[in-house]
This record gives sequence, C-alpha cells and structure tokens, in this order.
Amino acid sequence: MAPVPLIVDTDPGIDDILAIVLALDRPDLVQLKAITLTFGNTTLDHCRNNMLQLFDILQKHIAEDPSEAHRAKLAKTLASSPITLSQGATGPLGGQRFTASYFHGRDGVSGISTLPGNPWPLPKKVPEPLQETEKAAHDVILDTIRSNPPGTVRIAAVGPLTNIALAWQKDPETFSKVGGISVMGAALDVPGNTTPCAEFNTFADPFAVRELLHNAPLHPVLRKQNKRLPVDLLPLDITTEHLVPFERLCGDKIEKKGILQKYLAAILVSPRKNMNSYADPDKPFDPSVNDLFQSHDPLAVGHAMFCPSPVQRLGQLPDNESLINQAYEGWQMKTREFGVETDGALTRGYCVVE
Ligand SMILES: [Ca+2]
Repeated sequence: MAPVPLIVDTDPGIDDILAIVLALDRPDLVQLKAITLTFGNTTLDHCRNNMLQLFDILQKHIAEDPSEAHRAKLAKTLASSPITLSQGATGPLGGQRFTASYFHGRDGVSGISTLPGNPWPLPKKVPEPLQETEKAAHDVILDTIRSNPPGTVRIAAVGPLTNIALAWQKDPETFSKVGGISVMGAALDVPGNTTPCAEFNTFADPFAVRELLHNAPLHPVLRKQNKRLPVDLLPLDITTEHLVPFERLCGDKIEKKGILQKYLAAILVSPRKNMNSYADPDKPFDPSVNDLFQSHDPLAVGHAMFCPSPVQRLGQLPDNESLINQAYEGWQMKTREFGVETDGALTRGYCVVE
C-alpha cells in the first residue's frame, strides 16, 4: 500500500515535536506532506522557530554519521519530498487566547531559546525539506486534500482545532473528502489537565470543537448523506495512560550522545520537572511512577500512522456506527456523544458526556 499522505496540524510544543519525529520514522506508512501551525502550547512565532530548529537539528543529526542505518533512513525520508510549513490561527474562533507556557515553557520548548550562550541557535535559512509558504494553514490543508485522491489524506490534529475548523468552514465540500482526522483532545471521563474540567486543546478553542463535531453534521454537505466528519478522538482518558520513562527519551548520560538526543533532553527539562513535582514528598522518589512522560500527541500521530481510518477501511464513512467502530489490530473505537462548553466562566472546554 502506498504511504498515506499526512498533515500534522500542530502547536509545537514538546510532545508535538516527538510526534513529528515519530511520523518521519515510518515513510513506509505515511508521507508527511505538510506541517500546519496553530497557536496553542506557545505563540505562532515560537511554533515556527521550533520547527526550523527541529529540522536543522535533524539535518545535523544525519551529518554526524551519514552511514549509520537510522540516520541514512531518515536522510532518505527527508530527501524524498518537500514538507510544506504554513502558519495558521493566532487565536481561537471565539473568546480569549490562552497558551500552555506553564508546562512547555514560554517558547514551547522548556525555555531553551533563552539559555545563556544560546546553545540552540536558529538556522539562518529554512532547513530542508521544509518549504515555507505564505499561504494560511487552512488553505494548505484544503490544497493537500484537493491534490490527493478523495479519502486518502489523514490529518493528525495535535493542537487547538482552529485551523481544521477554518478549513471546514471555508470549503466544506473539499474538506469532507479528508480520509480521517486523528485528534488529540478532550477529557471525557477523567479530569482535565488545564482546568479540573478541560483538556488544553479543547480549552484553548472549544468553539472549533463545537464547529467540527456538532455543527458540521448539520451542514447540507454532510446532512444529505447522514454523515459526520471522520474524526477519531484520542482524549486524555487514553493518552495519559501512554507513558514513556524520561530515562528512555533523554537518559542521564547525554554528554556522550549526539545532537538530537541532547536537543530532546533539553526540551524535555520542563515537562520532566513538572511530572516529577507530583511525587509524594513523604515517600521515596519512585521513577517508575513519577519520572514518566505522557505521550499525548505521539499517540494521535501514531493513530494516523498505524490505524487505518474508517474511510480508508470501508471506502467511505458509513452512517452505521458499529462499522465505524470495528476494532483494528489493537485499536478499539467507541462512539461517544458529548457537548462542549464554550462560554462557562469556570467550565470553558468542559465536555458534557451523554
Ligand atoms: Ca500539541
């Protein structure tokens, strides 16, 4: 099977960066066509800088030892086709803008851009294979869907859903030809991570969630077919269960390692401190409980990579939810009905589950 064309709509962001590195590791499954940026974990200018920095570091990582098997494979992936980089929403469809600097640092990468001596300078030009465009993110999303066969393009949406909602609003006919949207967002049966009520991406733009999940099925383009958009939600309920020891991601002896490992260790400082701080001060520190990274965004990108969407499995999204929810090689799906609070003074982004 040909690799699936993939768009990562993202607010990078530490786990976003890990998710993008994951997508680049399996060119047999997905071909990363575009990275479309949204506000979220940080502001749009930092999101852009973080992508330039990541791809500069990936190129330097390859150059350290081009013949080593992993690096040679990555070099081949990066040389195979350009990746469009586009900026999108600077704020939500409604209400005030919030970012997650409390967790990711003000620059979205644990503050590495302000470290003394500037150990992680920005590249002077846009590194390959990124191709930066002036086109807005939602237009890049629509262009990518138009230039591929209907039902093939997957989107991993790992930030606030603003760009996705704008693409839908601008051209519902084209957007409805998307193959699947794997969304990291919402907290259904568990507390939120930004407020007791809300997960960050849903909190950041609950209006976009409402537009895609609740208003879209009422639009004539979908209503005449009795369809909804092919959204698969990866909520906090399951992403927080996907834990990776920090030791495995960055280790404690990084001085002996290459630039990519050093960079990942540097950007993981803030979430590691944050997660460590939840340890019970009255008990001995247990790394197997308190030194774990929650892989929210990598799980959503992993879903887009490893679990064919209902549209891909069945040819089109049927109106029969039991067909949509068929299990696939370790993945189990279930339809959940919920409403999202947009206006609550204390409950913005709260998902009221049926
Ligand atoms: Ca994110």
